[in-house]
Amino acid sequence: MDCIFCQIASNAITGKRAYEDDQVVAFYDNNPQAPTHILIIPRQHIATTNELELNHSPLIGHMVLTATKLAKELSLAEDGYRLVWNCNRQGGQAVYHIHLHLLGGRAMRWPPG
Ligand code: IU
Repeated sequence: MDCIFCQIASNAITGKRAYEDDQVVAFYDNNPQAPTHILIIPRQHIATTNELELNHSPLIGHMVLTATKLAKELSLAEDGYRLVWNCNRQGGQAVYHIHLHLLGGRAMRWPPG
């Protein structure tokens, strides 16, 4: 298993988890860019958002709802937070297993860099 996020999802590499179920794992980013920085990943390996198809819609919806549930639980919802998907090199993607960034706890800048 070459993919680092597949290894995290399977617990071959441990990380501090915020949530998990049969479809997704949410864990704390090891190089946080905000006071709260969590990554929500599917257990299924999907390299980039370019590979998404219609049948992935429930999974993607579940990832987003996992992020918003965590944002509420972690008291980020009222002040606000940012959800980010990076795709490929110019999108700033470093790990080729899709992941949704949940960032909160500080004011975000716009446009992002
Ligand atoms: P990106 O969207 O692919 O650029 O984001 C990858 C993120 O994965 C980035 O924020 C890293 O800090 C994070 N990360 C991690 O939390 N644990 C790891 O073992 C690795 C990357 I590799």
